[in-house]
Amino acid sequence: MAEAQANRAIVHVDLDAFYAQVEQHRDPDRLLGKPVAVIQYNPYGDLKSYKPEDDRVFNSSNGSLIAVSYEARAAGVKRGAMRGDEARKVCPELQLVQVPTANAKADLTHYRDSGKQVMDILGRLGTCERASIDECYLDLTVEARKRLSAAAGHPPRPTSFERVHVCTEQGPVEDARDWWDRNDQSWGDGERLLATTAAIMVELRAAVRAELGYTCSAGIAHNKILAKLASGMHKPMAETVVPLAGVPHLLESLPVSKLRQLGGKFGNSVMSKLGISTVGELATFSLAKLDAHFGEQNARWLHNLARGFDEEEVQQRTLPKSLSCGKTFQGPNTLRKLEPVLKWLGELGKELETRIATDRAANSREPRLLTVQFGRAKGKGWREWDSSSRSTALQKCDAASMAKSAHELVKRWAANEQAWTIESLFISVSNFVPIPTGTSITRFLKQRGPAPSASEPGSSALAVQSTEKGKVKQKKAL
Ligand code: TTP
Repeated sequence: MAEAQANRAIVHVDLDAFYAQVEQHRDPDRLLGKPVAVIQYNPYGDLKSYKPEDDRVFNSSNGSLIAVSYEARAAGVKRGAMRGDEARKVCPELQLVQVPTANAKADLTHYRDSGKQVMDILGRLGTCERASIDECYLDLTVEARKRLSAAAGHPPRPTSFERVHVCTEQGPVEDARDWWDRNDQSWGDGERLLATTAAIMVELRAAVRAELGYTCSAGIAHNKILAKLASGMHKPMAETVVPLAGVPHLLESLPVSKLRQLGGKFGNSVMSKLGISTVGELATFSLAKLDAHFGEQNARWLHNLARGFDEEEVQQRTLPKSLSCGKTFQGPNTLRKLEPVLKWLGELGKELETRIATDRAANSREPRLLTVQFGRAKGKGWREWDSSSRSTALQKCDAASMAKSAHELVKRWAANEQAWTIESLFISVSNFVPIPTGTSITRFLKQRGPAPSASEPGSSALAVQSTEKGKVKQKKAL
């Protein structure tokens, strides 16, 4: 089993302090190399639009920090824990840049486009799956094998060892050179593959830096789960290799909630039912025990996960699977009536209409499913939400039609709720189909049949869909 898990070269790449970097490179004279934090716009204040090219340095703002440059982190500024005023006390030189705004909400287009430019470079040597606004997975197996065979099976050394790390059986090695400079017999096949991939990643990260100026961090392993864990281990500007031998050490004391897919409700129920908190503890349960608690399919998956096995493939996808836009309404702005919900759906619809048109022109595709998601903040934390969503076939992509359909869905939901409130509202379109070459868009739209079924479990695209409750991180939607 373990050997079969060691034949792929999978990488997870995450940009460092992404929005802050984008702002630093947009205005390098003033911001590059300086402590910078990107702040949210003030939903109760000046709602005028600010384009990316406008001066958006508002150092007297007390907005919440959504991205903090590593220069600012070194000076003690913390995302999530501080607002503008406190952050400037800790670091008086801190430059507070407000996100661009349009339609009375944050406009992430500039960040989205910058992320796409990075993915285009990273995808040059293998399969690239864009996972969020600033993250992707790469499958570099073919390229790594090619280079390895050209080097007669000796893994090439990275052009630079700066900030290259390796996690071995005993934990992270002090100097990655020691891992590379071993005698030939001590290398396993999987290690050769990952070492070669690490050298490729040094090259790709350098290309991103040279062409766009951005730095990113990478995790290199045999599957997506391990690669994702590894990419965050030595940020910024770093890469971390996790060969099979290093997996038990990495997982032993790792909190269960840190594993992709176990950060939400299911992960909580695994921890409470088994009375555990770490992946190492999860690994002590037999398949039969897990089966008794979670059913055969989940048990097998958990059993594999606890050993760091994961077979999910990297899908070729640099285009987003969905286009979404939303807004939060906290405090006095909380929505409690259907009228303002319709108004805001109209505003969100305007942004979405423009983005669908841009996407159609660039990618010759058309969405078929409309989803509205609404939620309430969970406790005091501003990052997690209790959300519900409803979907329906998308008939027309103009703002008014989308707002009307979405409003209908919210109305049906509200009819069964008592004293409801909405603190976050998102609409998105997905289930894209290609527009055949040579078809005019008007003809294509006339010809469209029913939407393909939705991707959410238990849903029917043509009817109101199932409710999806749980933790939703809203920052990384594309
Ligand atoms: P992250 O990748 O979580 O963080 P980051 O890139 O700023 O920093 P790190 O180097 O630690 O990865 O998020 C990517 C971008 O998403 C971030 O730059 C800003 C945005 N974001 C939000 O808008 N709200 C949030 O709550 C978070 C966590 C991020």
